[in-house]
Amino acid sequence: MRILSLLLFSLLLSSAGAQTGYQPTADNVAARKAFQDDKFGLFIHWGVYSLLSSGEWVMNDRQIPVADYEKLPAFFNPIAFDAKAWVSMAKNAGMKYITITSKHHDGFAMYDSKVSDYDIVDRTPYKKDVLKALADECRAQGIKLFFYHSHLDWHNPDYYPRGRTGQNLGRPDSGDFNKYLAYMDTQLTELLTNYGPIGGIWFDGWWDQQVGDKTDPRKTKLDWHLDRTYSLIHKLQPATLIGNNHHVAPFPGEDFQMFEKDLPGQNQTGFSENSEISKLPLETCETMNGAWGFNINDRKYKSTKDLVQYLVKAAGHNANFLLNVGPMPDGRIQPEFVKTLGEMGQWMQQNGETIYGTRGGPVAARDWGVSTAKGNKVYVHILDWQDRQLSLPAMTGKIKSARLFADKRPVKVSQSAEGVVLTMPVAPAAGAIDTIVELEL
Ligand code: H79
Repeated sequence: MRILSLLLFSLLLSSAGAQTGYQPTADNVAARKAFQDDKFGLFIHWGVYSLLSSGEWVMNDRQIPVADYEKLPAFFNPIAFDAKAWVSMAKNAGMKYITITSKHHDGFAMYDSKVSDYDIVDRTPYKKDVLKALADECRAQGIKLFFYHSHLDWHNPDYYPRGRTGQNLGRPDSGDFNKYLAYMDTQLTELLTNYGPIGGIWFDGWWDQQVGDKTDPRKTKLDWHLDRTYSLIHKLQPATLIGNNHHVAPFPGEDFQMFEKDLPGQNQTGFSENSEISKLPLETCETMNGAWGFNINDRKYKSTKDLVQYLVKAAGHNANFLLNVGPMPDGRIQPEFVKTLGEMGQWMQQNGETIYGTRGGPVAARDWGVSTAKGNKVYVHILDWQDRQLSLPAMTGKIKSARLFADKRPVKVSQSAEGVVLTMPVAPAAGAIDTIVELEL
């Protein structure tokens, strides 16, 4: 009996707090599916860095010492912040979730944290918890809320030893990393306790401590105790989806996999070298100009066409698209972004059926476009339409009918064991965003 209870006890010990061997709950599995169906989300980078209009890395880039950076919160007074306007804008764009920075690398909490006073309520003249307002509004309008939370911290002295970034900011050359981890877990507990059901936690900055060893890209200088943090999150809210922008294959306990700027399988950024594609739900994120946090000098606005095509390509790669805005320090979102998001919303109103609820289709991505699929339908998205005829690789399943999604005009199909040839009813339209052929199998 004694041996049995000892055995039980040690079993409990070895599994307590560990996400190794993690099995998602039924609710979590359902949330993953719903997430994949959602396809399109709004990313928001907003913090005291927005005041300097130079992106969210400004503290590191300009080497602003902690003592000076700490002066910023006193200027942060976003009197024009309107949670309702943000959520309505996202919904009108066709977005189904919002992922907002609860804390970026600068360490400043955009909500009322009790574990430190380095937060919007305690340090700014605004004094209000914007995440609370946003969480309430998201719930009211039926849109999910995710939090971006940075592992990396350029402010907390216990983030020590420092990683590749955040050097020379005037912090002491000492600190207790375990204390920092406990601080982070407490902040996450707050976020998962006081803001209602949270769709997911989007971690970033793990790579700061990465050793950079090509033979083992998962090696970090310090132990992040991800197992402990992930179990905590799943204990507090089992359905919350955990993702981590660490640029390596997912760790146990993670529920989705994200890519930064790259489509799954691409590596144009150079971050995605070790990001092999997992079986988890996928997401890729991109900026509307070149900046995450507000940057007044960045006028390289991507066009509505570019961004819609990115969304379509992401869907064709079986991934969600998380599109970023960096609101201005007064709380408004710049009109250039609002306009483009409105136009994307119009496109989604007409064509969302070929995106929402789909998965990557049977025709792998090509130079001309991608395919998505849902039920017995395959949507062929021609993003660069050159010729009257388009040949596709062989497809399992007989194509019963084919037509243009826009006006339902029939498309001629000839299907053989070698492949499929589509003959369009009209000549290619130059400059079209996406010519969609709906195949019924
Ligand atoms: O939040 C946004 C960015 O601030 C954050 N992720 C998005 C979503 C981000 N941080 N860094 N990066 C993106 C780029 C990462 C660059 C890196 Fe490196 C290259 C990390 C490791 C190698 C440069 C060199 C920075 C550290 C060492």
